[in-house]
Amino acid sequence: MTVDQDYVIATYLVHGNLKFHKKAEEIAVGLTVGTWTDLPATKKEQMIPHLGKVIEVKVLNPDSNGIPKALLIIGYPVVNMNPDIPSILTTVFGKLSMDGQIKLIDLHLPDSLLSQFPGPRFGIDGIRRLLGVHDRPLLMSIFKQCIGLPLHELEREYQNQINGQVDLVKDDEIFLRDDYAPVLKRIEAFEKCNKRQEEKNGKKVLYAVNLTGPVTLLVEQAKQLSKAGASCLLLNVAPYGFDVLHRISADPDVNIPIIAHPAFTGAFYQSPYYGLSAQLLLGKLMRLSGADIVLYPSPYGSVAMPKDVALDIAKQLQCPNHIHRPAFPTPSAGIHPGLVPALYRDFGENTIINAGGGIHGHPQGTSAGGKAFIDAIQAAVSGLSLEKAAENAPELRSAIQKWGAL
Ligand code: 1AE
Repeated sequence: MTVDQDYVIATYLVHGNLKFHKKAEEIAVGLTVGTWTDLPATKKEQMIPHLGKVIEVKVLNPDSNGIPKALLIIGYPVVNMNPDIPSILTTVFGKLSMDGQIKLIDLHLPDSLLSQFPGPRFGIDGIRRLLGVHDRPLLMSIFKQCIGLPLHELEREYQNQINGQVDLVKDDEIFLRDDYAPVLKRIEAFEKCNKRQEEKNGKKVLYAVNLTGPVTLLVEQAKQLSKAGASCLLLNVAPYGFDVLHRISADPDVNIPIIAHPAFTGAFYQSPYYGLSAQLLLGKLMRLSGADIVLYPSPYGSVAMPKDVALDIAKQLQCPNHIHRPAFPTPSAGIHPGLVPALYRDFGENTIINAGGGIHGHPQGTSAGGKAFIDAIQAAVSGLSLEKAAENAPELRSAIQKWGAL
């Protein structure tokens, strides 16, 4: 067996007064064949292909409180798993996730396993092709007030957003009960707005409709929405589970891009001692499961995350792996036009600038909010300072007056 091709390799950060090598051995055996030293020789022979192995133990400097810590790197035979994320996570971090101060930092999957996941169906290039925008970061607007509003009010709000020249509009992730504006009606109404806009000025827009309801119906619902003319889907991935995203994105009848929302993921990545790293959760696993666009906190906005982590997530979503298309990183939350230069500098062209309050809260209204962002994006791409660009862009000027510039 070769380590690279026949094992899933998991890296853990462990804190505590532990015998790290012994702990690593216990994990490698405990999560694969259960027990080893007491097995009779014939049983051992039978179990060898299924036995986990310790690849490396790196003892690190103690943390700021003097608590010892180490990285444990352990390989798990691919033959123990089905090609799905529940299998992988249960193997590498099932019982273990409850066993003291241990955090799953990274996973390396061999090509044989990677290639059994289709990954993003559209990815960055596919979404750019759908929109016909190839030379700048994309702009996405978030419906902010939607709960409890009737369809005609949402339709007006939708039109205001696309008048602001945004490329995508997404439902808010908390838009779950849509009694006043049922999902099929929204799709019909908003896709009509998109069509009118395209006929008028050639500008294409994608509307990401929130997938909600019982998990057992989600794939069917995604197919129905796709068939009904939806142009994009939004999914709260963590509350439902990665496998749902995988099944929807792999379904040939769901031929539209999928946006992954990070709702609930903070419960898994925020602790330095427990859970999964944000890079693994929001980067590697989202891409593996088939998200075309992944939202997550930016280094600057209201729900911020450290810059190195945010950049690392973008890297995980985009790095070439010969098997999966790259997905769009979308650092979000509290984004306003004054942050665009910093976002462009850090994340480059292949990113999506995504805002709710930063669009709807514009002093001249929602459409002006979109326009201010587009001007800020064009300025960043042309190497113009925001202040200079604002001289000839009244909407951008108002936005900077309101929110400032980083
Ligand atoms: C990281 C998720 C951001 C999000 O879902 C959201 O709704 C942001 O809204 P604003 O831009 O902060 O108003």
